[in-house]
Amino acid sequence: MTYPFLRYSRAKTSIMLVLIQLACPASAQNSAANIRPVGSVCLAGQACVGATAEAIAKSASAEELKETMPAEAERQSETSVEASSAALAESAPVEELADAMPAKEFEVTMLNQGTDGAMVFEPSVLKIAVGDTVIFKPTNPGHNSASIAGMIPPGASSWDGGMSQEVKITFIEEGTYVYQCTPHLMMAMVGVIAVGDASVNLSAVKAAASDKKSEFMMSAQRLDEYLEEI
Ligand SMILES: [Cu+2]
Repeated sequence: MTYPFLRYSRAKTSIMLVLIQLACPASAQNSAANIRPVGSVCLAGQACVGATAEAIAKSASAEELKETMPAEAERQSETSVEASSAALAESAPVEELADAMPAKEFEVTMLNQGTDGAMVFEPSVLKIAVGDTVIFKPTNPGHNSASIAGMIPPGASSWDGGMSQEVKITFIEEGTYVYQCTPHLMMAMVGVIAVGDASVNLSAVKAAASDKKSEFMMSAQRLDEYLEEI
């Protein structure tokens, strides 16, 4: 049995194949692309197709990874926020402690008559911390507050308040301070303030006090009594 198309000459067959290829160049290319191996095709001077594809695939998954990273990063930052919150919570008692012990203000009134007798500072003996402030108030007029030379800690600032003037002193240097009302020193109108560790100069102050009380015309033991309270 013979088929008519087999009678076509070789030349005709070749022309037919060329025509088919010309009619479908794209399908030919696609076929070529389709037969590329899944692995890598490396040509000299060119990037490895498969490798590039693989690299792209890898970078794509890296992108995907990056996309998931923010969530992870967020979780981590949340964790660190929680951690720092926990740290804050732990340090809170210390903070509260610091808040509970800020520099304080104290008042000492200048009186014609107080619990210790005539012409007094009240309270006459005050114990405070370094950095605290004392406000001397002229509750009764005609008094002042002035530190006594040689009866304050070494390096501490002296003060000399005006008559009937309010004086505000912040104590930075630790130790024992003795002060007077200048016009009423002879009536032993003195006061004592212990700042932090009073022992810094207490013995020196006590020694100075034994000389100072020679100026007192009355209440001669008052300063000694005050210093005994320190
Ligand atoms: Cu006075």
